[in-house]
Amino acid sequence: MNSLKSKISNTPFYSKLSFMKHFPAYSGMVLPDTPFWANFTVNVSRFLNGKEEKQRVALTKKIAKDSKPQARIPEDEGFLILDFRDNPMVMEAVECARNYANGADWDALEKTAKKPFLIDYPIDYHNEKFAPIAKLLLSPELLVPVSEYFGALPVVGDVHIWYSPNKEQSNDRSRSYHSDGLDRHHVQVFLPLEEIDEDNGPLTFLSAKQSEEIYKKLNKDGIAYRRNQKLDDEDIYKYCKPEDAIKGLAKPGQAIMADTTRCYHYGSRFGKRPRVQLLIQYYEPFSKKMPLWNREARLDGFDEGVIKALDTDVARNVLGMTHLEYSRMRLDEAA
Ligand SMILES: O=C(O)CCC(=O)C(=O)O
Ligand SMILES: [Fe+2]
Repeated sequence: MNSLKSKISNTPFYSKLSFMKHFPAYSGMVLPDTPFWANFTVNVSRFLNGKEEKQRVALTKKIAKDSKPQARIPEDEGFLILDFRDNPMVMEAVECARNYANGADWDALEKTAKKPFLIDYPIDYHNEKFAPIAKLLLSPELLVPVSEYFGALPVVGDVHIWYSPNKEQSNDRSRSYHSDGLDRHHVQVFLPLEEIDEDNGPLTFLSAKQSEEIYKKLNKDGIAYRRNQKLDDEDIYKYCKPEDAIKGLAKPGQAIMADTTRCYHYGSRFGKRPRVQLLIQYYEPFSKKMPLWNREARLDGFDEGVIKALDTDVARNVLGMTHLEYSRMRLDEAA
């Protein structure tokens, strides 16, 4: 019986069905991937959750005031490269992620990965063994720039090791220019575990302002209809120069923060060596991946040792939102 149940629950049909059950609270997931509908979804959620928004804005002010001044993500650029090589807290988290990555069997994982050229290896940061990573997720070093960029305290989405074997040269899927097409904006933080240089498929991106102008032109010229559409380099370079593209080159201890929804980008095209990095995803709080109602912030899934260090309003709001499991179905993400 149990095995039948698990067989059924593992079919794509069942996951669609269970999504439908929760669909009204996640209606943004089925709306078109355009700037208009992204704004619409976020604004509906902000309207329905005004009290939570107030609290998230107040907490942003508080963490900014309580910590020393942090760098900001410029609105027009949508990215920021930071250097934490002298920061023991960040270096400890990088070390913890590196040890975990070293224990993975990447050849075996590559065989079953959804994207064999970019393997997702999740980190369960509820677990005590990843306590340095939970600490990093909540650190002012990351949280202040991200919160100020969103205007409110974010929600942590995926926390993964991203491993690109870089064995073949190709421009398909996320190796073509695209936007992640999530919300109005979202931030991914990439922390290299080995140096990322020209030889291991760096993330390559355009500034947010330039990307937004290019999208408008592509849309007007009938080339792009949605933000997540994969585009040929020739299409992008009709509207900008190849030299405008920025390469996310960084060493362990440095961090690339990039809004991969506002910035057109690609990565893992080819390389001489694998690329291995810790990826942290921050969603804006009123993301389509979060429910419009019945929102709860709880920390009861965490190991005792982690919880003792974390139990604050900030931790609850950033790490304790309980509904992200539906978002993991990624109905709208073909890549
Ligand atoms: O491999 C990379 O650096 C980019 C991947 C990407 O853009 C994506 O998965 O959406
Ligand atoms: Fe992407």
